[in-house]
Amino acid sequence: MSANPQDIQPVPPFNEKNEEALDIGGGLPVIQFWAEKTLSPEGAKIWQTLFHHSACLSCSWGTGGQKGGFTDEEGEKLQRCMKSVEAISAEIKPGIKPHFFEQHSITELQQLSSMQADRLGRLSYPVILRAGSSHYERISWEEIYSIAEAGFRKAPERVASYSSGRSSNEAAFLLQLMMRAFGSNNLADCSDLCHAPSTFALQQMFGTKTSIVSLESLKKADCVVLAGANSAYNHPRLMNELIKLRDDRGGRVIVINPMMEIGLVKFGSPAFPVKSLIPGSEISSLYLQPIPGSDVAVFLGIQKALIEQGSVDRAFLDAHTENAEAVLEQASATSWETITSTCGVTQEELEAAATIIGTSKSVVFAWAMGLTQHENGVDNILSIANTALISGNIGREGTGVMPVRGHSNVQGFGSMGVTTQKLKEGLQESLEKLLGKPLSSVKGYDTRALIEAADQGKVDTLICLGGNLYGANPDSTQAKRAIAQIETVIYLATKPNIGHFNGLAQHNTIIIPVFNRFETPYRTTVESGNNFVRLNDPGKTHLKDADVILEIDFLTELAHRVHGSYPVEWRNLRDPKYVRQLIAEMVPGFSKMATIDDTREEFTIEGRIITEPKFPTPSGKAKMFSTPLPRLELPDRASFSVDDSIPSVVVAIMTGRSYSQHNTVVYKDGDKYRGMPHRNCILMHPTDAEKAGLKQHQRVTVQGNAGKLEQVELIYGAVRPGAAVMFYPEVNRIFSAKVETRSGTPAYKRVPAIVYAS
Ligand SMILES: Nc1nc2c(c(=O)[nH]1)N[C@H]1C(S)=C(S)[C@@H](COP(=O)(O)OP(=O)(O)OC[C@H]3O[C@@H](n4cnc5c(=O)[nH]c(N)nc54)[C@H](O)[C@@H]3O)O[C@H]1N2
Ligand SMILES: Nc1nc2c(c(=O)[nH]1)N[C@H]1C(S)=C(S)[C@@H](COP(=O)(O)OP(=O)(O)OC[C@H]3O[C@@H](n4cnc5c(=O)[nH]c(N)nc54)[C@H](O)[C@@H]3O)O[C@H]1N2
Ligand code: SF4
Ligand SMILES: [Mo]
Repeated sequence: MSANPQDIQPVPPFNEKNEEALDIGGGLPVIQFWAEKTLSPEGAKIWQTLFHHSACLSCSWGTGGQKGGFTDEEGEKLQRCMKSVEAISAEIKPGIKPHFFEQHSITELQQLSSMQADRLGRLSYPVILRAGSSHYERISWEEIYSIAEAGFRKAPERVASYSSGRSSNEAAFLLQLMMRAFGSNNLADCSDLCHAPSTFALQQMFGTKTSIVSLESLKKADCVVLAGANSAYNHPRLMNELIKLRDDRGGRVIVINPMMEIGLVKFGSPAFPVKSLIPGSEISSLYLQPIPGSDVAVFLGIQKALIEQGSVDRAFLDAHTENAEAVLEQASATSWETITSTCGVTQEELEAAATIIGTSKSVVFAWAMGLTQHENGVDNILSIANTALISGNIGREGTGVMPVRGHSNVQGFGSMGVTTQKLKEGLQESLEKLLGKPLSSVKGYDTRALIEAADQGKVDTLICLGGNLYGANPDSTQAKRAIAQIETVIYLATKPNIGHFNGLAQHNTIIIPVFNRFETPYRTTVESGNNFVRLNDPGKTHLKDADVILEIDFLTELAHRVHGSYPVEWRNLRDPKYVRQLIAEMVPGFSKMATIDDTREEFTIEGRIITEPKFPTPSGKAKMFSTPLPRLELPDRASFSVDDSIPSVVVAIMTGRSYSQHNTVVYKDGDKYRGMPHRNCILMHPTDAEKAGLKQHQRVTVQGNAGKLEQVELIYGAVRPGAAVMFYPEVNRIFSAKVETRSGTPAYKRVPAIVYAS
């Protein structure tokens, strides 16, 4: 057993951050941001929205709702972070001027960066770009419906939807019902690019597709393993839970991340203004920095150490799991040498992690994109969950597996049946009963399959309920080409984005402006990543003279025109109250939806939180799976066809989010916590740079398998050698990603690229 595991390595070994990077996450810049925003001319509106009883637009943590804008589901106050303010501030911008699209050609609009596109303002009237035309122009609602309706006079396999997780449960339910009634399963969704590997793996193991941990239960853990998640940026209120775990309960946090994210080392939280904000609170007790894509080896190592330390709960495994022997056997039989050379983390570090887990009472295992967005994303999840089972940290309060989800209602979309994975038991039967026929047996296109199919001319009509299909996909050249083969593309959106100007259809591209969550004149609901259903109160829009539609109105009217009264009177469903009745009857776990309009009672979805070792699998046991070790060689220089005489280095780029962006939408240039002054930067370890004769701040070319970015500024940073960090959506131009075969998710976190002087 290693030395005292307490705080053995709170700061990771590769911690060479540059001077411009900040010393703690969160902290005073957060307060400065709040002050600037809330005292600005839009301040009053921001405050009003923050206090509105609706769920935060931004991440899946699910702050807000009926208990008030600043409250989490446990009723705790002061739980609203600046990411929420960022999102609100973008939504309350004035509407785009009436003649804007006449004055700016599509060629001009294509030059806009993501931030510039967002700053055009709110979409406030519908527009169309017709084939051969140089400008978007206004279009009447009647013409929109007639084009959309014609789009459905096609074979069901040639019609598809794509969605992003910001719309309501009610809109999501209607979208899938309309598509399935039509006979199409082509319900691509942003979760295909995100947590689909978690959904797939959790279903296999536990018979449930989401987190099994409630916020209440998380508050009882005395250890959290946080792997591949930069929660200081993307789920800031989770940081409060980690601070309380460490300070109030004396617990420990194990971070697994190739990059030293400063906010995961030390985070200054405004929720604790005195003890935390300025000095910062310690977050990581142990910080492991593996090779990107090697987490299976990390978890195998931890399992091996748990076995060697005698910390395996065999009675638990015998009673409540299947296939544990094979998993234990793999861990025992794999040599330390194989494990440590695959992941680049030492045996001592892995043993320290096992000691912490083995000596903690209740451990929650949490993760995000650093685990899912890999060619072996499903194996990553299986291996973290195996570790939870082996250490007996499942099926009790304070324990469990917790995918930290993305968009604020992405999980609700899955629950409502917007998915190409197998439907939850009960939902398919209910749908078939309502439709009076079996669902189509043709497998639907997930997001990557949709792009591939479109690229081959197999898609005629596409409806996008939010999102940025063009910007979110790898290989922007392919995405553009593929979307251009689709005859009709209809975007429903609150704000313009680069997808609306680059993801153009062959015949007609239509942009339909919609109300957001806090403007909708009806109540709507969303589901947090912690399986908690939030009720959003009615609201009003600030947009003047806007010709904007409710998502639900558009979907029900279109469905009415396509389907008539089959299988429901669609126009009656314009009142989402009636959609909620259908949801309550048809979607497993949502029976409380039937009374929510009267009770206003938000609720935890039945059957999701697991606090006893009984699982909704056929045997009632958790099923374990062995996880093959990944092979992680980087391609050699020659494969990039860069002249041998040019000094260069090949790295694995982890593409992801800067501090001030929400997915493909950029709010602010640069990332001060990582010391990256603007977006056209690559963060690398100094030794890699020096190998190629490069220096900090030098301009370099970064070339992937599908293109290159020029004049990229090289920034030294606290990442392990061999790995690098760049920002999407810009970086999506340079690579076509490998795809995880069981979930369809692209390997965004291990993008091989060559770097050399520009
Ligand atoms: N403010 C804000 N909030 C957001 C979003 C946003 O864009 N902005 N997006 C929302 C969405 S849709 C999502 S999915 C989530 C995303 O939330 P995250 O998953 O936290 O976001 P990413 O930037 O993708 O960062 C993933 C982390 O994984 C690490 N990583 C990369 N490769 C590996 C690896 O191989 N192993 C391990 N262990 N770690 C690795 C990276 O260094 C990085 O710290 O956030 C949601 N919340
Ligand atoms: N290289 C790389 N690529 C990635 C990732 C990565 O880590 N690296 N992450 C992937 C992940 S995890 C995800 S989830 C995807 C995100 O992919 P998407 O969800 O497709 O993209 P977003 O940028 O979140 O979409 C933003 C747009 O949604 C629209 N919108 C906002 N609110 C509403 C609303 O209430 N209703 C409607 N109808 N529209 C609205 C606005 O027009 C806004 O511009 O990107 C993926 N792509
Ligand atoms: S943690 Fe997420 S849900 Fe909570 S306020 Fe921040 S962005 Fe919103
Ligand atoms: Mo996501």
